[in-house]
Amino acid sequence: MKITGAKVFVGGPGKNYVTLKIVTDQGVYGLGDATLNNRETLPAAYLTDYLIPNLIDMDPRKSEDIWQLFYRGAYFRRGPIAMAAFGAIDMALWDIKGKLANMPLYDLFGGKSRDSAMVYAHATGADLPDLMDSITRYVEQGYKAVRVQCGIPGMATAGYAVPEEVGGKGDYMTDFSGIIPKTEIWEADRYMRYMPQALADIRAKFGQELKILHDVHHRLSPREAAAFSKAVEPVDLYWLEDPTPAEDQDALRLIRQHSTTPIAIGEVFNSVWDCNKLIKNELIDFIRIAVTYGGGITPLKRIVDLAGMHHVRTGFHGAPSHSPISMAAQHHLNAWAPNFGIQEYLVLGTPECDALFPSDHVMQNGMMHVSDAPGLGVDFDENEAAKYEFKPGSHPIVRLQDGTMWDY
Ligand code: KDG
Ligand code: MG
Repeated sequence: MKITGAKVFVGGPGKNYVTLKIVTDQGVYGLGDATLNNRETLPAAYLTDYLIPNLIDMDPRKSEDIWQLFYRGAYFRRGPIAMAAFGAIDMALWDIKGKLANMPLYDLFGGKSRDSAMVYAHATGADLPDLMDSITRYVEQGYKAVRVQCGIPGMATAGYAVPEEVGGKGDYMTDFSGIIPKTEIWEADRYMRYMPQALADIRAKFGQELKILHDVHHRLSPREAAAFSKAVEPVDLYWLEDPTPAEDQDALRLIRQHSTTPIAIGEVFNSVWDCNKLIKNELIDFIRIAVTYGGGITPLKRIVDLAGMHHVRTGFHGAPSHSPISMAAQHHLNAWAPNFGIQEYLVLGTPECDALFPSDHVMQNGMMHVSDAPGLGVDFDENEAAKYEFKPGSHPIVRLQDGTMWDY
C-alpha cells in the first residue's frame, strides 16, 4: 500500500483552518489538522515544501516510523510550526489506519473507558453580572463545567477573552483587520484584588455542583500566582489555568507549596519534553497539550500514559484554534484515556463549518459522544473548501500601563 498524493488547504468560515488530505493507491484517504493560530501559512508551507514530497510512495500504515523519520530527521525539530505539520500527517495516517481496520480510533487505542466525555464551555462577561448571565445560559444547556472570565473594574482594557461591552462577544477570536496586533493593557494588582471575590460570588450563585475553571493566561508572576491560588482555594475551582508563563517550570513549585488549587498547563507545549518535568514532579493536575501542535496522536498517547503514572489528568486544548479534525482526534483520545479529565470545547457548529467538516460526533448536555465511524469520524468537503481562502489576522498583544511588553 502506498501514499500517492497529499494536499494542504488553508481557509475556512471565519478562521484559517490548515487541512491536510493524504490519498493512497487503495482509494482510502486520511485527514489531518495543522492549524496554528495566526501563523497558518507556516505549517502549510512546511507540509507542502518539505514533508509531502517525502511521503509519496511511503506505506501509510507505518505511522510510527513516519513520525520518527520526520521528527528525528528534521535535526532542527520541535517548535509549534514543525509539530503542527508532523501532527497533521500523524492524524491523517491514524485516520487511514482506522478506515483500513474498519474501526473507530478509540478501539485501536484500547477501547472506550467511558460512554461520553465531559466538556467545558467558555462563559465571559464585560462585568460580573454579564458573566453570570453567560454562565446561566450554559448551565441551562446542560453544561456541567464552565470556564469563567470577566472584565475587571477600572482596568484600562477588557482583559483576556472578555467583551468590551455588556452582552458583547468576548472570546478569543482572530482579528482579521490585519496582521498588526491590537494592544490590551494588563494590571495584575486590580485583577488580584477583584477576581477571587468574583469567583466566590459565582460559586455562591451556582452552588457546589458546577465545575468552575478560570484561565489566567500566563499573566501573573510566581509569587502573585501562589497568592492567587491560595486566595481562590475556598471557591474549589476545577482548575486554575496557566497561572504563570509556561517557560519557567520551577515557578509551579512555589504555587504548589502554597495552595491545593488544581493547576492546568500546557496549551502552548509542543513535545513530551515540555510536559515531562511538570508531570514527573507532580507539579500540575491537568495537562493541556493539543493533538495539533503536540505532534499528533502518536506522541499524545505517550504523554497521556506518562501523565497517568503521576495522577495528572488530561484537559486538552480545544479553543477555536482547532478544526473539527483535531477535535475529532481528541474525542477519540478522550474516549480511551484512563486518566481523562475534561475537554475544552467550543461549538464551532455554524452551518458553514458543518458543511466543510461533516461529522457525527455529538455534544449533548455538556458531554461529548464520540462517533463510531471508522477512523477519525470526520470528513472534509473540497467543494466547500474552494469557497475560502487565507485571510491574514492577528492576536492582541498585552502591555502594562507604562508600556512594558507583557504576556498575552
Ligand atoms: O491562540 C490563542 C488561544 O488558543 C488561547 O488564547 C486560548 O487560552 C486559550 C484557551 O484556554 O482556550
Ligand atoms: Mg488557555
